[in-house]
Amino acid sequence: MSPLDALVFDAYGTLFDVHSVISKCEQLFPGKGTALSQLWRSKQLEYTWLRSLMGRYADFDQVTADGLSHACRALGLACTAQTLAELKQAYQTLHLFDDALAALRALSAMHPRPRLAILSNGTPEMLNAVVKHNQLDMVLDHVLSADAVGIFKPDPRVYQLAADRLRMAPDRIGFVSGNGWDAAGAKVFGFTVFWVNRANAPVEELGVAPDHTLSSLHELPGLLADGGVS
Ligand code: LAC
Repeated sequence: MSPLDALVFDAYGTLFDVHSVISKCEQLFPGKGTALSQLWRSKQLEYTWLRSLMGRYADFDQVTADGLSHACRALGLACTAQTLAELKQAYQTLHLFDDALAALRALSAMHPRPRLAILSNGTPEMLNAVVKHNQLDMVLDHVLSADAVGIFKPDPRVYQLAADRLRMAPDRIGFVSGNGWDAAGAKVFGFTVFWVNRANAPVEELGVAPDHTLSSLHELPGLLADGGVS
């Protein structure tokens, strides 16, 4: 039996592999696919944080496009409007990480079944497209977007959105993220946090630590069922 009433998942970098765009990037810019994908992701995140600090919100669709434009320019790649559109479109068909579907299915089969949700910086349109593409609409109860509060994670107002929509106290909610900075933000907010550290990265030095560190989502259902979470 799970001590938590809900599990809320980050989307990009937790359930969906943002670097599944590498093949498309590589096809368009041979030899530069990995560099482009990495710089694109890093600029996308940086722009969310900078825009939040500046009080100049633009939605994640815009920030994703802006991060891509900058990354192309920084790497000296000639990106036409058509190329940019094609690459951005690839975000709607990102692949699930190998461990994601089995974990969600196992969580769905638990008794009592925890509510299952996504809480992401993505816009509702972006999230609905990638969720549907990967048929996660069958297992998820809610898909929640930071767009509803007009600021990005790790601002506490975004995590509060999940508590509000689920009508649960933060300590009844387990938050699952593959992004160390997001795990830190969720912990500061008051969730029970599961950091999916697939890359065996060092913990972010932000003065808080996740409650649990997993090497893959496969570990999550067992951890909850075995009473390893209190
Ligand atoms: C998300 C990104 C930032 O919120 O990982 O889904």
